[in-house]
Amino acid sequence: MTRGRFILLEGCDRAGKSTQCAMLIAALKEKGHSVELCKFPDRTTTIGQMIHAYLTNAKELDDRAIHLLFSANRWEAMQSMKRKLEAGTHLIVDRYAYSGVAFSTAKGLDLTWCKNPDKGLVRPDITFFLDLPTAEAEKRGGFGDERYEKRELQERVREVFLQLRGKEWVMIDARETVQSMHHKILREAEEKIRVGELDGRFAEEDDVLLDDMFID
Ligand code: DGP
Repeated sequence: MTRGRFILLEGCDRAGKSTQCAMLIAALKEKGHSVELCKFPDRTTTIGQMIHAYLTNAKELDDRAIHLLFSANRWEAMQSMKRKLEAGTHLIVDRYAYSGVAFSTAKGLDLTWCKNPDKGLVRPDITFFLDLPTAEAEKRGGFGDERYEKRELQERVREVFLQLRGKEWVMIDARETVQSMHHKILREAEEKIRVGELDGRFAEEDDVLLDDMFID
């Protein structure tokens, strides 16, 4: 049995990540794959509840303290995510460490400092970046009341995201229709899964989970 693939969807607020995650999961399940959603921040844990209080402006926290909480929220999920991947379940992940670095760096923290706490997290096999110009994001019903839903910050977040672009990234234009984005994401995700399943075609290390997020 081959391990599951870690399929990440990243992007700015309002780009349609959650919709695309749901559609991808439904399509892969229909094709008989074992697949699960992981969403960050996971607001159900104790740490996640502190993050929720911060995002909804119910609680003030130092920028570095909240950065570390977002990172801890990913670390607390790591053992369970690894177990699932090793058991052959594909994980569709809605935001991850790239969001962590992009938001905090956009607020003015140092990029290298921001990467450090997430170093050593499991690395995604493929990252879809749903790219949406901030002006377009604003048109989508306007930003709501959560802390980061402000135009200038979102613009800086997008710039940092683009700076972080890794080898495993696939750019998706989030101005396209929901269906058109879905077809592209599904095609690439299936290809990633298929490649993982082909016996002997790939080097052994392709089947080892890499704990090297942000390690050069
Ligand atoms: P969501 O639940 O996907 O709508 O995300 C909530 C908000 O939190 C959104 O504005 C993006 C931001 N966010 C997500 N992950 C992180 C992170 O790791 N660090 C920081 N600072 N912000 C994040």
